[in-house]
Amino acid sequence: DAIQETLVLVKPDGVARNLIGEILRRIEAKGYSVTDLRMVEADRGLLEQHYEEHVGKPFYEPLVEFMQSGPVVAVRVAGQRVIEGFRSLAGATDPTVAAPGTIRGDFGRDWGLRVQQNLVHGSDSPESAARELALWFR
Ligand code: DAT
Ligand code: MG
Repeated sequence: DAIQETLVLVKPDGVARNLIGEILRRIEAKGYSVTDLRMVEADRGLLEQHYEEHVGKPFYEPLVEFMQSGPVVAVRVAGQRVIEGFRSLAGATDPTVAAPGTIRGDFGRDWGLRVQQNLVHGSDSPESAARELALWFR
């Protein structure tokens, strides 16, 4: 298959818990390449565009607030089938039930807040990846 690129975000909880290195280590251990990286204090406008598919959902506002609670690390990652592959590394959205061995399964749980603090974001399709990479690495 052709080489793909995906956008990974280490969310504010991952940065605050000093998991940037661990998350990048897992990406590189899988054989994917980090081709660009930046630490960002995301403003609301960027997050509204990033999460436009979720506008109107009950978790949207707390999600956008949470993503402004501290810096995030935006990472451009390249590799064969990396879009699907990183989502496999990340694990299920709900960290309580994410499988052990995944980033969310090993380090996350439900912290009792309305927003699931699930450590990472990964693009979910080639179209999302292209759109999101253009937002975070403009
Ligand atoms: P994913 O990040 O696994 O692609 P998503 O795109 O459906 O999941 O949702 C984006 C983020 O919104 C997700 O990482 C955490 C939060 N979220 C999703 N569903 C939620 C829910 N039911 N309650 C609270 N937060 C939720
Ligand atoms: Mg998603």
